[in-house]
Amino acid sequence: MDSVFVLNGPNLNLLGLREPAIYGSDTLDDIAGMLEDRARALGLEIDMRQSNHEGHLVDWLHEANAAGAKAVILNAAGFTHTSVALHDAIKAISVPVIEVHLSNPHRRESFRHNSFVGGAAIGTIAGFGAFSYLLALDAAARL
Ligand code: CA2
Repeated sequence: MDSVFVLNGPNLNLLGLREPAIYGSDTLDDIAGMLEDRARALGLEIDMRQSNHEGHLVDWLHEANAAGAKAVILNAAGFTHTSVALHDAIKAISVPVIEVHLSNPHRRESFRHNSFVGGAAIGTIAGFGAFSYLLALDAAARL
């Protein structure tokens, strides 16, 4: 069965517990559950992970590549706007990476307007809350 890695960056472990007005009230576990249900219908397997450490995300991108994953869905959170290392890792692998955000960074502070991930990703889905992840999974299934 084709697998899709769903990688989540710093502070997303707090999802649903803080700042619900910006990020919604679903927890990361809730989103994982929704993705599992959708993945089953699409005939995909998901591997969902979260880390507050940039190097873990780099290592997991390499792992997704080595495992021959069909796609990676990546919410790099704050590292989106800072990480040349994530940009380089996405460029270095052959697995397509779909950038995802709960909020729409372009409607927020100007420091969120640049994405090092977006310049290397196949596409970006942002602004639809937890539904951004489901849209990304549907996009992954069609790659
Ligand atoms: O909208 C998104 O998905 C973001 O990737 C979320 C990041 C932010 O830095 C990006 O600009 C856009 C922040 C994730 C922090 O998550 C929290 C969750 C609950 C409470 C506080 C932070």
